[in-house]
Amino acid sequence: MSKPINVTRSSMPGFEEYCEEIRDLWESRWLTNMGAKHQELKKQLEEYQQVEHVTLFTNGHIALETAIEAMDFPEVSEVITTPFTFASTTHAISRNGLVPVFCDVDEDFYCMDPQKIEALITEKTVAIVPVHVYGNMCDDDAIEAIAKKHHLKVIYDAAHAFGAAYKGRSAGALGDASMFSFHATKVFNTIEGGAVCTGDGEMTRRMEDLRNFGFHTPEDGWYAGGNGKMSEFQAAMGLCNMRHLKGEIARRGAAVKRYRERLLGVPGIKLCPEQKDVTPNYAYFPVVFDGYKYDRNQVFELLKAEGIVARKYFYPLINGFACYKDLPTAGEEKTPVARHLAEHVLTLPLFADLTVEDVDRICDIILK
Ligand code: T4K
Repeated sequence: MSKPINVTRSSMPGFEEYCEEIRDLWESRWLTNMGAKHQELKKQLEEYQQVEHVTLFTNGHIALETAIEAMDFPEVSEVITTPFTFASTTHAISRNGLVPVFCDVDEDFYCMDPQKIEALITEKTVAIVPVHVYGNMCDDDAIEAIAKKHHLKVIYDAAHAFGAAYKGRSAGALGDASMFSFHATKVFNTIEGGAVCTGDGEMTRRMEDLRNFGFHTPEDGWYAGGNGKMSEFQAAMGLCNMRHLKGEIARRGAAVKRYRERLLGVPGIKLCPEQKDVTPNYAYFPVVFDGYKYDRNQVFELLKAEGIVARKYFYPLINGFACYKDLPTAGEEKTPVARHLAEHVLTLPLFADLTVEDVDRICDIILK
């Protein structure tokens, strides 16, 4: 059998480059707790994202959970979000004692459909948590207008959107706050890691305290905080990967171009259109099999038999999860577009090292 291909493969710097980056840690013995690498990465990301404050975390989930916590909403308030995402988005809301209310997604880009938001707003609604799913950017203009009109906060789950921009604004600069995941599987990784971007200095101060056990000063605990600190080894990986980011995104783009050449226009196969006014980051390559000679599960099995692991991101839908399905605000039937999508979508392998020949091999199996 030819070489196995997974849905993604971590981007890594050269071995020597990483060793060089971590060399001084053997002298400083400063391994975590906001050391020099952490400070340098924070500074670089603030510049890259064009935002005032970046707060680094040990992973994206804790980043989002802490961002929501720092907003200090009254318990049992409602937060409008999407069911078509990774479980982390909803868990970050619900672990803060808030109630997720699920809004359906649009048919082209699979992001929260702004036209369906207002019908879900009640007197208990405090925030909207949309997701730039697969790196497709949400309609920020429409979401911001609704949020403004109803005095709601917007906290983007931008886990997939590092490197992408909407109308010239980087993903981190949208909403009241935006969270990135820097997990090993993302366009930019710090092994595990995450960040919250915001222009709000007071919120940043609260997140910094919450990330460090709630200490405001070494002798004063203001909150019952947790531990969400990014280590120096994670930050060092980030510093290395930042040097290669542009090239990595370009190489992903070349793979996407080939996929589109092979699959666009095939009856029964639906690809996302290219987004207007968006700088893409080519994070994922979702394909909808609807009326094709093979259904989604059959394509999954055909590829698997050839050593190619595509993924059913995001199936099952979160509003059908055992822990949410009985909420009055849940139920997959309330979000029919997302439900249909979850049953038909397959995310094909995509990473910087994926060659045009690899893409051809994958497409040959699908099209044979
Ligand atoms: N919000 C959204 C919308 C998210 O998608 C995520 C995470 C979050 C929030 C939370 O962010 P983090 O707390 O994770 O920073 C993966 C990732 O673990 C997860 O980060 C990601 N989303 C989710 C969509 O996918 P799995 O269970 O599918 O990963 P796994 O272990 O099956 O890996 C997938 C493929 O990646 C493997 O087949 C090979 C490759 N891989 C994996 C690892 C762990 C590598 O090449 N290197 C590696 O180190 O969840």
